[in-house]
Amino acid sequence: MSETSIKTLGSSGLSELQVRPIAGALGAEVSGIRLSGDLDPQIFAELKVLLHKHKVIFIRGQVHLNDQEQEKFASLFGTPVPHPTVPSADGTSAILSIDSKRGNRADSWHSDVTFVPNYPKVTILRGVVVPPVGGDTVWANTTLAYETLPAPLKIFADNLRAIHSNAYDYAVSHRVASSPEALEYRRVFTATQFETEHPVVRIHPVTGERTLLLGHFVKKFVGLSQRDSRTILEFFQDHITNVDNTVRWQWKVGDVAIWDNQATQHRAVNDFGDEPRLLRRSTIEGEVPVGVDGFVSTVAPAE
Ligand SMILES: O=C(O)CCC(=O)C(=O)O
Ligand SMILES: [Fe+2]
Repeated sequence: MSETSIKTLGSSGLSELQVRPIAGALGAEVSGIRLSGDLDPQIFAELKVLLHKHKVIFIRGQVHLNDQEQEKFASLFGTPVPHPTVPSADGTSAILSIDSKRGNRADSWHSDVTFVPNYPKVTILRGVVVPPVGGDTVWANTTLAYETLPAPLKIFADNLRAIHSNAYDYAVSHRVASSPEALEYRRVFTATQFETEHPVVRIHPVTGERTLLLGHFVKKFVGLSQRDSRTILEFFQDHITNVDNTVRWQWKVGDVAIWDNQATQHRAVNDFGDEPRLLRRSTIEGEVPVGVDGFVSTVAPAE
């Protein structure tokens, strides 16, 4: 893939972003930028265009960022929102700690926090401690996944709705996590239960593209049995996460990954054993999804 440059004339003078796509389906590395809350508005506008084009962008070498600076940068995208159940890293910011020592190994495919209606539109993840080997993150393009469905299955998906829950059946999608830390993390994660009914295909509010809204928080499809729901979810998830539809990132300290959480799924690769791994996450409040038929996502009634 060839490298492209974007020249922008911001208030701070001429700057240049270099963009290097790193996989065919999604993902690009952006260089020539120092992330901060004071980022030149024009450069930030370019970054947002790149985000929606490539779905996930990676910026290396941002070792100057701490939690406060990360949150200021995150605020440029909109309102940073804390996780609905897991306490923030410092008790005051909206920043979540992704800490392997605390049992957080997000090793099954998901989009973030889809168990609430206005789940995050953008997620920003910063590498703080990375294992010497392993612990990569992988993303899949849910827009391309929709586009590559055969026509009859597009129609099927267009008309389907799913219930997403933070108390979904972990055993279906995770390796059995039995460490005391993992069990405690799950207890906190599910302490308050959320359920939301989403269309399976949403119209992306920025690009207007159709995109599949699924992942491991799906509990079942509306009107389908549990058994059929599992089979159909497995079919769609296999299609979305096909390796041809993914990009994989090998972390270094100071790397920042920014993804369109309305057009991707992701998961960690859980291959780093007991090595410490620590990432800091910001999530930006999203828009409530609208389906192809105009259905608007809604909190699901208790069953
Ligand atoms: O640990 C990772 O690589 C991914 C964590 C995750 O799912 C997230 O930050 O939303
Ligand atoms: Fe995640």
